[in-house]
Amino acid sequence: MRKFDAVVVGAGFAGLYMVHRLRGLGFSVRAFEAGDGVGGTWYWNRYPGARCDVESLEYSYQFSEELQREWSWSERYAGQPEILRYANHVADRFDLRRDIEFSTSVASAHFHPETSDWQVEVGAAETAERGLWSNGNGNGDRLGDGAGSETIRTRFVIMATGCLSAANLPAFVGLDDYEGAKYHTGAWPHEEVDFTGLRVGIIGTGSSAIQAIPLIAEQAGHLTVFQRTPNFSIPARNRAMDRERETEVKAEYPAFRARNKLMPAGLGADMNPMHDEAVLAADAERRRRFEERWQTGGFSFMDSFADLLRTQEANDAAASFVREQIRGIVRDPDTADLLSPHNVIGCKRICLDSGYFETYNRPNVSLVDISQAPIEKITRSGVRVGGRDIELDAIVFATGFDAMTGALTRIDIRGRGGRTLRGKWAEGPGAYLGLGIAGFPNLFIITGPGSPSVLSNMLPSIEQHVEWIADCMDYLRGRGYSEIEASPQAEEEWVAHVREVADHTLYPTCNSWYLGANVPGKPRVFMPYLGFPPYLEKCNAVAANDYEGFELS
Ligand code: NA7
Repeated sequence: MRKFDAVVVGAGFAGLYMVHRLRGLGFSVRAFEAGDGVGGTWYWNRYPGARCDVESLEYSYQFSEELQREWSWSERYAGQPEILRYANHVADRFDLRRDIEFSTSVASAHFHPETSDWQVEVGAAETAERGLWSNGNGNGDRLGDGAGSETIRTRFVIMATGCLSAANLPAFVGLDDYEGAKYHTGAWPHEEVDFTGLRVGIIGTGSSAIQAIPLIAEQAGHLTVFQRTPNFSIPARNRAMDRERETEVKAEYPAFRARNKLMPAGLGADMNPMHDEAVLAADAERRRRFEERWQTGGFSFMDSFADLLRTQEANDAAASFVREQIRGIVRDPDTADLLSPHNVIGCKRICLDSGYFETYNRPNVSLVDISQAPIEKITRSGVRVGGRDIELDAIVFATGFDAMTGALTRIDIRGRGGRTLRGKWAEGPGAYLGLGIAGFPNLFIITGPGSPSVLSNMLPSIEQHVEWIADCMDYLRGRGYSEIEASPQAEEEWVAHVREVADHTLYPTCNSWYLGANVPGKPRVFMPYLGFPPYLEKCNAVAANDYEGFELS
């Protein structure tokens, strides 16, 4: 049986850096990755228009000064192909591939208390579109049929499985009977998909759909968008990289990174976030600010004032400004109405777009409202909704992810006493700092539930977790400890704190995936921790106090 100090699950940005860091500390490490290449979410999400919503100068590693200086991004916001090239560059530059086994899924991980280690079962993965269609609804990442499996022993298991990596494919009636082509944005084929002249349907209007719709519409004969909830979207104003800005940032990259780490979401320090309140501003000033930010593009819109996600009145002002923009762009008033969201702006993850609302002015695009009458079924040749059959040559499911927990609970993880993680999390995901779980010794999660993760810039959050975990393993080794486990009390208190912080905001007011509300039956618990700087402080204090809140033995 092969033995390692650490098994890392996943070779996205988290897994890559974890391998590098542990190797540097002299640990034996093996990463297992279901895809046949590195990149994680950027490996799977190849749909047209897939792009990062964080500026590329910020959405990149900072652990190596040479790396951050030598890599040059071509656009303000990097597209998926460029991000994937970057992930591959990092893997090559630091020679990471020799410790990664590709096309290999982790089926189970069971803790053995008598030896304080884990047995991890790995086997050939179904890499084609994550086995999404062949494995039944939404159950990607299983071992391929008839694949032999191998059991590996490891002291530590590190879940670098990503927050948005387990595709959510709702159980539509008739899905398997559909004879046309079907795609999920989160498990897009590697070959070029050509929609030229086809009747295409897209289900969902989240971030993925909002990026994909303008490009699919350009190719398709006709595009039908099935919308359950309209979403707020701000123009990305993507453009070629401003080389002067790049040079400026590179001249002081560490200081730029340090400034961003002081921001609530760990990003955007140079985007001039405003600290005054919309509720106190005069109408004309509010408007001027919103207009200016709408022109700037990107997340900076939500930083127009400091209280947009704290006070309903402030939020209403921003929301009504965006609705006004939608009415100004979309020519057909009924369509504009349907596209106008009425929930809290920013409550669901704000979207950034390039010509999304404009796309509805095209003669070959139609919007079908399914908020009142849901999709009845997928037929052999299309979609039936409101008693009407819509014939489609291809359907794109842009239905999102079982976010933050799905990639973990789809693996058979068993901790102390054989307790399953699925069982433990049936009422909500308990984790201390989003890093460790009571009852699951020597198992770490990178950007797990209860950490800033998806409400922060993922790359710095990943780096902070990787470094914290590596330092912790080094500490344990140095002092001869064989086990570390979050204490139930520390975990409980942290979960309560995460909820309390969120309850002071407008985030819990809508059905977002932050709350698990997009997956039927998932417990409604706000998962990300709001506040990158206090979180960093807490993690540093925990480490400095000999891993306070964890039990070491
Ligand atoms: P999202 O944001 O979860 O969007 C999924 C979309 O699919 C959303 O519009 C959903 O409507 C819709 N949906 C989900 N289930 C159904 C069913 N059963 N019927 C009809 N429509 C459905 O996922 P994305 O991939 O777009 O983005 C995820 C994150 O990736 C994004 O926030 C960024 O952080 C990157 P709903 O709103 O639930 O009514």
